[in-house]
Amino acid sequence: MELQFLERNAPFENALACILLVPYEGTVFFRKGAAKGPEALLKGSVEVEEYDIELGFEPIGDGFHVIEPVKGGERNPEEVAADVKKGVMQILEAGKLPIVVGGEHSISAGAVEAVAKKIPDVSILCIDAHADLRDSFEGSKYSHACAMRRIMEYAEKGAQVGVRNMSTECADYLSKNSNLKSWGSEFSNSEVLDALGENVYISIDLDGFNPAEVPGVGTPCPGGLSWEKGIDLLKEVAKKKKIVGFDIVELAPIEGQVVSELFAANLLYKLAGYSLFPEKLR
Ligand SMILES: [Mn+2]
Repeated sequence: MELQFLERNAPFENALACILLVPYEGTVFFRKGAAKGPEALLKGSVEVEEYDIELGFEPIGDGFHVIEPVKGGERNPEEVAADVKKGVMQILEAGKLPIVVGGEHSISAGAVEAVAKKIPDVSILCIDAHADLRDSFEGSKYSHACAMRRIMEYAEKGAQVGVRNMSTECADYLSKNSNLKSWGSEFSNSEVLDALGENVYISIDLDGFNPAEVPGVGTPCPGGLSWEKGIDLLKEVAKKKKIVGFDIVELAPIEGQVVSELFAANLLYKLAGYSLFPEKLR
């Protein structure tokens, strides 16, 4: 399969955005499938129209560039995160928008580490059903159950929305760390924006959305954000802050269904358009 998004792949030099695929699910013990997420998302993107109704043009331009995927397989999550860091660094050095597609959520820490090297005051907006604030899980500090805990080691401030599941350890962390704010599916955009600084990296675990809309995730959880609620927040962030990169993770496609990969592909394109052309929204 040729690696391209919306069937339009620009050479690295010309692309405004670069997509780094990370087909990794090494710490997933529940429902497997996240390693197949990146390829499914690219396949699903064939059905997304290039014209963006809100922006009034085709934000894809000559194309985004899909770079050489990070190797998944049986590697340990630290190694994979280190490769993600390297890849995102290369994209940032070239002045392009990094977009990371998972794969499990543990890969996001590598991306945020790279972003924080370039933008030390970066804050994080995370959409996720799970707080993911354990210090370690099943013997690993890099388990996907620790994703947000690792991410916050590189970020100044953070906000997580869509959270419906957390352990006592996560609740304790939240009560002791006032630089991270947490909401369930009910929040106002302005209070979330207040919890963030100027430069925002966005990490989207698709299970933050309602599984009725995107069932193909590793750990579905009842309730969650609708497409509209999520998009409304992301648009506000694009209008008021600077989006410096984002990831979409935990897509675990379901055989015989395409709704989840189409959700993910549409979300990627929408958020890329908002991130690249925020002035069109203002
Ligand atoms: Mn999750």
